[in-house]
Amino acid sequence: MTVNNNLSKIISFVTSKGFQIHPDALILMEKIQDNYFQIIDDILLKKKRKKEKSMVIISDDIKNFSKFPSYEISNEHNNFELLNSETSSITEQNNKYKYDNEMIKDKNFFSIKKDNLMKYKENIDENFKIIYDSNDKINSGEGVEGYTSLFRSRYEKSLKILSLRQDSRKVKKIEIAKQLFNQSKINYNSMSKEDLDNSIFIAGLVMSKDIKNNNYDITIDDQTGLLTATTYNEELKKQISMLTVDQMVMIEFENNPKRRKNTIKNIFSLDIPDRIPNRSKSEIFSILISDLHIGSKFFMEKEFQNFLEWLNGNGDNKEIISKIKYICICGDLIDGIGIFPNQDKELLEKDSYSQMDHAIKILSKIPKHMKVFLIPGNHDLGRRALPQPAIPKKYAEKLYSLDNVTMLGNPCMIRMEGIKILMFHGQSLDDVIASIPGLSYSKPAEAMKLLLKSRHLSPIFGQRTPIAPEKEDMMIIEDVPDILHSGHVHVIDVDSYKGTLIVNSGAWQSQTPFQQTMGITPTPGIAIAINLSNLKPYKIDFNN
Ligand code: D5M
Ligand code: FE
Ligand code: ZN
Repeated sequence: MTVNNNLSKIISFVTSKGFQIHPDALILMEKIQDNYFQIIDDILLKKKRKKEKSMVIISDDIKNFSKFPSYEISNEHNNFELLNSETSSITEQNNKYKYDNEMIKDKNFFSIKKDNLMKYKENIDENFKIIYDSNDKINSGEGVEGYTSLFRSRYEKSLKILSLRQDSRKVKKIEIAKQLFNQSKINYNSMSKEDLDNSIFIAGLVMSKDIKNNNYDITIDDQTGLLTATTYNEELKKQISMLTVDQMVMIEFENNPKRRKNTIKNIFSLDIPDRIPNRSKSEIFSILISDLHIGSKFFMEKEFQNFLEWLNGNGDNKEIISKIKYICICGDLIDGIGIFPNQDKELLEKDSYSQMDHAIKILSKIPKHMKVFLIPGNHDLGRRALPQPAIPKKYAEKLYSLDNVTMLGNPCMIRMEGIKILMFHGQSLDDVIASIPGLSYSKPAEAMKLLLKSRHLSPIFGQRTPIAPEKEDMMIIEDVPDILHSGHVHVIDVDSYKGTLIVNSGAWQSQTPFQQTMGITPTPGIAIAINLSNLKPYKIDFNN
């Protein structure tokens, strides 16, 4: 059955009940794979019970009705189960009970059938696709010219994303907008009402932000020139404080002769659309981990061995283990050498080759039916600047030879069982946390949210995060992910934003002296399991 066919069936079903459905709601319905009629019936029943006057199904009806777990999470932080691997029998019972309960709840709504689960076990097809791997496109430009083309690419790709917005059609080039602003004697009497009502829009990359006494200035660049816009409005000032330099914004000015020139009416970042994420048809789990730091004195080998034992079926929560098909490792596999001054004092294995040998021994213990996706972090071998190519083969022959391991660049996007997961180690989070008020290392998901809003994985240029002078900007978030997975911060955090599940997968390294001086308290030894059929995240703790 085609989608259009489905949509027309939904529409005729709704109209046959004397109701109408808003186009936005229809888009949401389209995402729900089955059970359309049951859901509509239930929504209409609820409307009748609440004696609602409106005869139109709107998107909120669908969102409120559906128990989409990511929406639940966004209402309440960290609202997910803690499934401890080494629990007493009583907690084990409790956990099991909780877990079963979840399944029952999901079963009611998504109608996951028992035989589907059985089918999965027999289904050994690898149902994944690498949608995007920065590794394949890396081809450095040279010096200043490289950066010029990088920023042109950033601007053009951003403009393309912006063009999906209705109001972006009104965007004028800065050189034109300036002429309009500078026409000192605009004859407003001769302008049509439409012209007067129309705001002037410009769009470009943020060059600088300046807090003055009462106003906030923001200067943007759109390749035709620079323009400084200003605001005295508290709400707009707050919005500007949450923008990073070098990200794309669109500014709306009032075309009103009585107002000061260049005064901002509205400011928009690209942002991601609010939507219902994809879900897998059958119940399959993905494990998300990062930052092992093998070779460091602080690598928590014992806890990681507990995790490997668990993957191999020795432990609790067997219901999950049998459904794990994918393991995503989001960088910093080894601690490396010479990454920061005096690092050697913190190393158990003092050269990266022996660290890699150790890593390979460890990763080869992952059951072979589980597909492993590995991207590099700032501690791994190979290029440091973003985007990072996959860990080069010359340092990791044996990893490349493991059938179940796929070596990818940082960032990359994988579609597994229909779910799009964007993996990015997270180097830029240091810059984002340092420059945006209110963000901290204790809540990395908040900082990751900002990346989604700016539609860029490393918006700030020229601070701590090295960015290579590539001709194309590969850090733009072109395709909106269902899951954004990062590490680097060493703190577990899960949240959701406009339908995208945000996961920072913590670490397997205990607090280092450097982190102690920085006041960073890591939460190591925990893996995140995601049920791909409903995007529900589970914390699995391997600390004793
Ligand atoms: O990063 C581990 C943690 O340490 C992470 O929270 C970032 C933080 N970190 C790393 N390098 C720096 C610098 N130079 N300044 C501030 N904070 C930093 P990892 O990549 O594992 O070393
Ligand atoms: Fe790390
Ligand atoms: Zn890192």
